[in-house]
This record gives sequence, structure tokens and C-alpha cells, in this order.
Amino acid sequence: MRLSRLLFQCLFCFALLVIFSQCADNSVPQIQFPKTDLAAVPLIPKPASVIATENAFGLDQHTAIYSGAGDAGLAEVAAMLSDYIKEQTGLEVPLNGANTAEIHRAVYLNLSEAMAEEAYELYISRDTVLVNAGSAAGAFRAVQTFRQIIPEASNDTLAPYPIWPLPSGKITDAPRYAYRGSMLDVARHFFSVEDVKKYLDVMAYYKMNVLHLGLTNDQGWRIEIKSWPKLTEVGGSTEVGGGPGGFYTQEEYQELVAYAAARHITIVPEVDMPGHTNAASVSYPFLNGNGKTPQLYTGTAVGFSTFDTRKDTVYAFIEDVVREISAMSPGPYFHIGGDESHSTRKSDYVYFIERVAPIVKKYGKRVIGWDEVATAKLDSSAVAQFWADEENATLAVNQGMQVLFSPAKKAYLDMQYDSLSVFGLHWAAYIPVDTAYSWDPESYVPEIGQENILGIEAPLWSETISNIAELEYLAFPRLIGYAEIGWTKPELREWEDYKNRLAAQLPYLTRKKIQFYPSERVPWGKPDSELPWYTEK
Ligand code: TNX
Repeated sequence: MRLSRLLFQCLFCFALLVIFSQCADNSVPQIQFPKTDLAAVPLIPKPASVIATENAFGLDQHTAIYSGAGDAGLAEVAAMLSDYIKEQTGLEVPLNGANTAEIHRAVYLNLSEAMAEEAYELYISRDTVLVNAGSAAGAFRAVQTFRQIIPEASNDTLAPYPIWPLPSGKITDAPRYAYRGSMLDVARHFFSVEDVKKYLDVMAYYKMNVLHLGLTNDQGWRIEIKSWPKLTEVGGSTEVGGGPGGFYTQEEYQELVAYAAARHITIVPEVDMPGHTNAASVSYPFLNGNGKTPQLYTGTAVGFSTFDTRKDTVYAFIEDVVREISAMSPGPYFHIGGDESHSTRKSDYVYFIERVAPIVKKYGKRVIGWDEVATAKLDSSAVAQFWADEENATLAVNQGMQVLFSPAKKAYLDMQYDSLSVFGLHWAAYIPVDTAYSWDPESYVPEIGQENILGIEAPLWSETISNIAELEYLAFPRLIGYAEIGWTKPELREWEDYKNRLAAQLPYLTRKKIQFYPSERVPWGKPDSELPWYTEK
């Protein structure tokens, strides 16, 4: 196996040599590029190291992409790169060089087993771009860097055809945290498959790798469970404000999982329990433990619902749900919620969490729960998502659990930017774009060291937003900063530098038609009337 791969790589290198020897041929024009500076390209997240060599790689109609077809997942990453280039420039860049005579330059994707999983090196020189990566995921992250280096406009004066000159040099890069995520609450308001795909596109562009979906809550149950059909028939029928709600069929959920996987993003499904369970209890009243007759709920209060934690049938139900969702979720995690169970007695809560955790393990998943779950006894494979209570987060560390950082005061995407914000809440804080960026998980809770931090996640609760434009108002541009916190070491991060790189994302955000909030703290370089959410005063 290894030998055949080696042989393949040798042949491959030989093929490349043949191609490049043609570059010496007089028929291939030698283009003189103006001097470039790779270090000045406004990349987000900022890479670990950038060395500029002042030349350029001319991306044009004579470029091809090569990937070792024998390497798992690399051919798919190469195909994604070709699609991205097409989308951005209109160029059709062929894969694995059909018509070699026409090919002057090559992008080569290569696996380098010694490298960490998502690490990559990107060498850009006159006639080659070489990506070395620890895995297909690393190559995919490199591809995002490549996309960000492609200039917005082509240079049409260098040759009789358009050329997009990529500044040359070497980038060496790797993520700080293994988990760089966001959460969408599709329960309070439902968001379509198309909306979630658009969100995944942007997450991928900024190298995020986990999307947590809040699939259930008091106001709605959003994932089809074949063994309990009323969950979606009844529980999925409304949302906050009384709108029509909705849910993902299992096919649609799988479509999202696959779409995410193609972008090397893991979906983490959350079934929030024992509180936040009104929609489930309306569908199947035997689940209910608060002594009242459950009814569909379209308000925004929390803490009034609970499962009956002392009934075996409740756990049989939970096992069916965990089994069906786990079977569709290739990622390592299952989120059990566990937050704000104010109607569950403390002893019942602990009993419940300790009974549900083994069910999740039985289906091969690691438990994640909001920080309250650390008040129960869990093993070190479980993860506590720190959102409010430092004491709970510390309890988790004392049990050997890893902590996922989502402190509401810094990382909640549903917090308003300021008192004039149209959407969002402010129970935890107002979070302007610079505040969202200027903090670091490692120094946030003194008792929690780097070794206990799994990563960062920015949750977007949806009580106040009911369509994609409103979602984008809260998520962008703050999500981009959370992506950088997750990827880039704190010593390389600084708001004054970041705000300029953020402003330079405007062409991408505009191309993607993202209705971001045009914070005045970011030098967008455009009149207000050309930015989203502009209204005539
Ligand atoms: C708290 S954060 C909640 C959610 C709300 C959110 C609104 C957490 C684990 N629970 O139920 O949607 O505040 O900001």
C-alpha cells in the first residue's frame, strides 16, 4: 500500500517535471509581475507565519490543479478548489491535467504525514503552488487561504487573457484549538437547509470546523425521529412569535451533515434536556415532569419545562432519539443540553444527567453539555460548554473534562452590539465588534489552563431573529473574529491590525450577499449608503 503510494507520488512528480520543463519552452510566455507583498494580504484568521518573496503566481487559463488521487479526501479538496476559483474568477481550472500542452502552471496538493491534522504549508512561487498538509482537512484549510489570496480583480494588461496574480511566498500555519465552532438555535426560530448551508460556507471560508445545531427547545422540535413521529408533527409546528416552525427530515439533516463534511466541518446535534423540553412533552405528554398539561409555546421564557426524570420510559424514549440522531451524525459529539433546568429538582437533575451520559456513550459519542452538567459526575471524555458559571467550568476541569469556551459576556452572537441594536438581547452584555474580538479563552478563567480548553464556540440564539438577514445582522461581522480567536495565537492578535483586515472582507461579504452589521468601529472605507442595513435618516 505504502509502496504503491510512493510509486504513485514518484510518477506524479515526474509528470509535474515534464509540465514544468515546458515552462522553459519559448512558447510559454514569461510574464513580468509587478512586485508583490504576501505579508500584506489581509488574511483571516491570521496565519502563524508568512514570508513574502515579492514575485507572483499567475492564476489564469493555463493553470491546473493536481492531487494525489490515492490520498484520502485530497481529490475532493482539489475539486472544491476548482469550484471556488470558478465562482470567484470564472476560470475553469482543470483537475489532474488533461491537456498538458496548455498548462503552464500548477497547484499541487500533497499529504505530509508528519504534520498535524489541520496544519498546512502553502508555497507560492512563479509557476507552482504547493500545499503540504497533515490531512485532507489541512489541505482544505490551505485552500481557504488560497482563496483569500486571489485578488478581487484580474490584471488584464500582462497577457492577452486575464491573470489573477497571487503574491508569492511561504505560509506555515496550524490552528490553536481543535474545536472552532458556532451554534445555530434552529428551535426558537426555524432556519432552512439553504440558510444553514450559507452559514456553513462562511464558516468554512474562515476555517471554522464545528457547527452545533440546537435542534430542540421549548418552542420547537426540529429533527425527524422515525420512532416518535409526533415530535415533528406536533412539536415542530410552531416557533417563537407563532410562526409556522418547521423541521429537518432525516434526509435533509443528512444533506446538511454531508455539506458540512465536504467543508471539513463537523455537525454537533443538540437535544436539550431535561429542561427546555416543552415541545417534546406536548408531543408525548408522558415525558412531562412539571405536573402541568403541556401546550405549544411561542414565548421566550426559559426554565419552566422538565422531563420526568424518574420514569424508565423517558430513558427508553431518549435512547431512541440518541440512536437515530447518532446514526446520522458521523462526528464524535452528542450535545445533551442540560442548561437552565430550573423546574428539575437538583437531585433529579444529577440523576438524569448521569443516566443519559451512558446512553450517549453507548452510541459511540462523547457527551457535551452546557456547564451545569458538570454538577453531575461525568467521566473525562465529556465536555462542558462554559457559558455562564465559572464554578461549573472549574468543577468540569476537576473531573478531568475538557471545557468549550462560550462565555455569554464575550461570545454570544445574540447579544446586541449596543443599545441601538435592532435585534438581539443584552442580559449578559452589549458586545461590540472589538469586545467580541479582544479576549482570549486561555486568560479568561484563571483556574482553567490551555490543556483543559477544547476550543471556542459562538452560539447564536434565535429568539429575536426570524430570517437569514436578521441572523446575519447578529452573526456578522462578529463570527469572523471568533474564527480568528479559535485559530490564531493571542500574541499575533491585535484589534488595530484586525479591524483593517476585517474591513478588507467587504468584497467577500458583498459577493456572498451577507447582510452584516456595518459597525462604525470598522473602517469599511465605503459610504454608509453602500453598506447593509442603511436607512435614509
Ligand atoms: C440562555 S445559554 C440560554 C438560552 C437562551 C439564551 C439567550 C444557555 C445555555 N441557555 O436558552 O436562548 O440565554 O441569550
